[in-house]
Amino acid sequence: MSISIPTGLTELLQGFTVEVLRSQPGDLLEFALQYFGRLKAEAAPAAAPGPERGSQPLRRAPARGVSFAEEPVQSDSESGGDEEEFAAPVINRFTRRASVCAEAYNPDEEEDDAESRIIYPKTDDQRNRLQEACKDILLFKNLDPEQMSQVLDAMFEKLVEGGEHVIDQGDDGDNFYVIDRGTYDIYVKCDGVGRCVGSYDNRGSFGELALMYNTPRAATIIATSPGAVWGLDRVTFRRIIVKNNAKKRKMYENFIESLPFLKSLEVAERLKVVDVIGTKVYKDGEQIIAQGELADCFFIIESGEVRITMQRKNKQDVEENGAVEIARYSRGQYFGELALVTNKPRAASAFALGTVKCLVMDVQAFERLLGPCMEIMKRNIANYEEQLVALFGTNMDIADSTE
Ligand code: 1OR
Ligand code: 1OR
Repeated sequence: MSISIPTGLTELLQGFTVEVLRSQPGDLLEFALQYFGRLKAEAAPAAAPGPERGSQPLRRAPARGVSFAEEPVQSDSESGGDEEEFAAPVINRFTRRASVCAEAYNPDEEEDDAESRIIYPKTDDQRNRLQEACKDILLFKNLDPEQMSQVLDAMFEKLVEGGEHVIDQGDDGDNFYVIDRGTYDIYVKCDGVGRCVGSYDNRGSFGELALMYNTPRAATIIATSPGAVWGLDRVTFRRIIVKNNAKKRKMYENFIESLPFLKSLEVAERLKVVDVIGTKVYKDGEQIIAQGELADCFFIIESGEVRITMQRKNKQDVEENGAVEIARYSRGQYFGELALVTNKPRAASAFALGTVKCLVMDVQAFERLLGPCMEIMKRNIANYEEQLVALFGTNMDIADSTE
């Protein structure tokens, strides 16, 4: 069953909501009467010239520092000649809210016409580097080829200098960024003091949260070397990635809901997990994790079986005796948490047994979202040590990972 939304309804209500938030009227009904009465008067042919609220979709001004391939569109602040009458007491706060209203996601209404597409021409070298940088970006994993090609077209290269702030905590979100090269530190303010909570090393992406949830930037990202990032503007991000996330939620909400190790998360937090995961498919025998490598993601099995193996070494770490299977996991189970929790290289290898489909989360999302599940995970990690001794009859390097 589909319900059709009359043209202009969303914008009409958005405009009204913005004015209510700005003016904070005591009598909402009286304010509504005046607001809509005035709108009606302005819509009459004799009314003073000015853009009609409610007749055109609100569009956003181009993002800071980015030139668009198309004409800039009307910004929020230019949207009405009568704005002063509703002078906002706390302008920044409500300006931000205004853009929240203007860009609330509605899958049926979000524009998807060819004219709204942005294309930045690229050299062959740029295109190759862009494709390489994007191939492991989890937020792109569930896109179909047409969506992916639109995303790649819309991305633009931005060179950064060492020390440059690519994102500042508290700002409005303009772009999502994929790292081409360079190292970047993540700072989050705690009691007004910025604390380095992590870093990116020549790969990965950041800047999705403000665009997904219409919130201020949650962290500051500072380049610690000269580098380059690929930017994707907010409008394209929302039109493609956020739209795709709505589909992902429908597909994975029940599955994520059913996972015992995520039971400490609130419903809203579980949905955020769905928003940031990407799906990866592995062929029979394919290696998913290699023991000893640096780790940057966490896996939940959606289907198939995964074999965990460990290279056996003696106490002095010199003699190799080949790989021993230590565990098998299937749908609903997770792996790859140990290296993220202990900040050590991968303790074991993982291989696909038959075709395996995994939901994958990057280390930053793991740390940001799965804190409440850490108790359960740490209890399992404590079991690894016992099993290690039982299996090999000796303790290995893994012993101190259980702290
Ligand atoms: P954004 O649009 O809010 C800042 O802009 C970006 O930093 C954010 O999207 C994420 O992509 C990225 N908490 C919040 N944002 C983070 C974090 C993070 N890490 C990376 N970003 N935490 C650090 C986890 C290692 C949690 C800190 C308490
Ligand atoms: P990781 O990030 O170290 C390999 O990458 C993953 O294998 C690891 O996280 C765990 O998720 C998973 N010891 C160490 N890692 C194990 C073990 C394990 N079992 C599964 N993993 N065991 C003790 C060693 C004999 C458990 C045996 C059942």
